[in-house]
Amino acid sequence: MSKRKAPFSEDNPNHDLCDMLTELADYERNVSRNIYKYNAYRNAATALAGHPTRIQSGEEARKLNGVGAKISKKIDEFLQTGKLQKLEKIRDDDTNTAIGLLTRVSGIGPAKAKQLVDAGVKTIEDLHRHEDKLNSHQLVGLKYFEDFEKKIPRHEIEQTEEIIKKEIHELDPEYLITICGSYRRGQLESGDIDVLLTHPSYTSTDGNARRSQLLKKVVNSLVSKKLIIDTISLGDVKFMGVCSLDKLKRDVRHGHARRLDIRLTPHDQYYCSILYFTGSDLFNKNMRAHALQNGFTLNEYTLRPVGSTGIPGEPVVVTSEEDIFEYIGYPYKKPSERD
Ligand code: 8DG
Ligand code: CA
Ligand code: CA
Repeated sequence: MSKRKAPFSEDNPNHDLCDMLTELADYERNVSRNIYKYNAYRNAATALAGHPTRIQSGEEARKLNGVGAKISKKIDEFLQTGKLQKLEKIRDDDTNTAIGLLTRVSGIGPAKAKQLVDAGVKTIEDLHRHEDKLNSHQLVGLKYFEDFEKKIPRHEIEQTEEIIKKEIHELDPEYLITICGSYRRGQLESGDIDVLLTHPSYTSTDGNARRSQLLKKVVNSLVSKKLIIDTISLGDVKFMGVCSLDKLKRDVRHGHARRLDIRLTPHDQYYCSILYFTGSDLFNKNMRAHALQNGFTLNEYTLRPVGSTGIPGEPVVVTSEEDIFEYIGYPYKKPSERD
């Protein structure tokens, strides 16, 4: 997951309330490590962000899906006083703000952040002085801290896509490549670049021997083209790293470093993976729930019927995203309609 979700748009009439709920959500995830509360605040923020008019009271907000009694009280306090005592206290606490800051570094999770803060490491400068406390992923996160916080404009991902496809197809024209995530949903900016890769010679039952080379060959060629400038991790089926157009495009000067993930999936699982990695997160949740209601279990690999025994059967054959929608009786939604 990319670290920071897009802030709710400024033209949404409740964006201040959404910001308040998002700040509470981040606190619950990073400091309290209470994922249940994190989800509750995020769901409420999403509900408010989708509401077309200004909310006038907690009571009005409560009518929305995802806003309960406790959150509606907070909304009342915020509407009446312009702030929230709970948030003021959270912001006043140095430990909280330090943990909040450190978890913005790619590779540093809430537990690691707490450990660092307890050891007196509280700022980005502190991290630079204590690099011995960081693993290789966290070191890359620190190196590109400012760049990774920046959103990637759509046209830059388009340029990157063109280079990636050209390069990989020169290697082998049979590779299939799709950039998923928020980019595929048509967003104007994204947090990272999510590439999905497959090859007809690699299926879930066959081609495992070649598997390890399929991804490594691609990564090596993008490294030698100087598109990939750093590696966080490289396994048989997943690459996590950093790319930049700096050395490739004449019109790009001091281009930013961007987080790039490349996943290799078996050919027969490609469309379930595309669906999953296109998201959004919430859309996936709804789609999985709908699949279950219609007797199927859906994940990033397969769609399988669930019989009366509750045990999933053999995966059904999927040759497009549309197939998946059809099997589970869900009206097809274009990627741009999945937010
Ligand atoms: P962004 O990068 O612009 O912030 O948005 P995104 O592209 O929608 O989010 P992402 O964090 O890069 O994840 C890509 C897709 O992966 C997401 O849209 C849906 C799917 N996905 C989930 N759950 C999770 C998860 O827990 N981890 C990851 N890495 N991906 C997930 O549905
Ligand atoms: Ca991602
Ligand atoms: Ca993404």
